[in-house]
Amino acid sequence: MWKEENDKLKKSFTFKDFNEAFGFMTRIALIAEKMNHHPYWTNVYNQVTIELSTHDAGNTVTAKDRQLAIAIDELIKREA
Ligand code: H2B
Repeated sequence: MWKEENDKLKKSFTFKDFNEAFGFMTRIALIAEKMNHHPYWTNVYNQVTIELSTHDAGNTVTAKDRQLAIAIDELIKREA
């Protein structure tokens, strides 16, 4: 579940290993670039934490963040 707090949408994902985690990030990167909307994220080994906000809108959550969150969840569904 995405959690909305401090003007961000936040979610963490855990994978089997680094390869899976980085592959996920690569797929998100392609979508993000197409949307011209880019995540703040961290990755350690098999864990990816994503925080979505729109800096053009003063670092608040906008429809673009919600769209990207949905697109990310769709990726996960496809991989499941
Ligand atoms: N990503 C995010 N998360 N928020 C933005 O406001 C944003 C972005 N703006 N990616 C875009 C790029 C903007 O800076 C460029 C100039 O289009």
